[in-house]
Amino acid sequence: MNTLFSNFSLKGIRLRNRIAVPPMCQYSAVNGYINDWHLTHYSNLARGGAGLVIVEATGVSPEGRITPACTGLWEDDQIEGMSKVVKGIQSAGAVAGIQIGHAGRKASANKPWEGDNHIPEGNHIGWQPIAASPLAYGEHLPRVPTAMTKMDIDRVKQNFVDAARRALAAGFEWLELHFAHCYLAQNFYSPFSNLRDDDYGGDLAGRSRFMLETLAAVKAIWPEHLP
Ligand code: 8OZ
Repeated sequence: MNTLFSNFSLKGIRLRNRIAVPPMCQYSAVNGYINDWHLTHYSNLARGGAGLVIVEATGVSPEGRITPACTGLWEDDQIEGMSKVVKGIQSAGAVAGIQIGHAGRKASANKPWEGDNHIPEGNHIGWQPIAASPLAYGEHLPRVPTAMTKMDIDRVKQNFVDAARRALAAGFEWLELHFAHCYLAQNFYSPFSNLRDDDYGGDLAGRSRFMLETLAAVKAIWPEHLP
């Protein structure tokens, strides 16, 4: 317990204790825009005493959202709302972090309380998911994604960089790239979801390429003193 409540420093950032609130989807955004729900929610989490509060999985592009109600940082106008959340967290004494990601073949799903499954094709609130290869995730997420071209890959990498830049502009001091849970990066990484025969598939080096290039591109613009 002594350790839990002691300071923790990483790079140039110091947390008041070792309690971190992980990113948790709120499914309450409209067109990716954060609102008063998020402001109240995240500020209250910080007031609860955590050292670090990480804002939910935030789409780097519209088609990268898990659901239509997920937050986004794909356009500059989305920065302002995020910066209010950052100030809300910081004014309660916590460090503000954010997780950015692309849901790949799991994108375009209903909210958990509306089924947690893919929005049926043809329903205008959904969209066509993209991924490494045209393989569906499974029974509840049956939409077959479109295989990404090299142009798509370059575009999404740039989306990550631009979203990270916007997160920085909003004042976030801690950044996570969501590369897990069968979302886009893992679609590339896993031999079960990546059947590509180009530079982004095949052996481990090929399947890791999207993830490593994206990480390197984001690190190139993210300040060294921030985790
Ligand atoms: C649990 C419930 C909803 C979303 C993930 C973003 O899998 C999620 C998530 C987890 O990382």
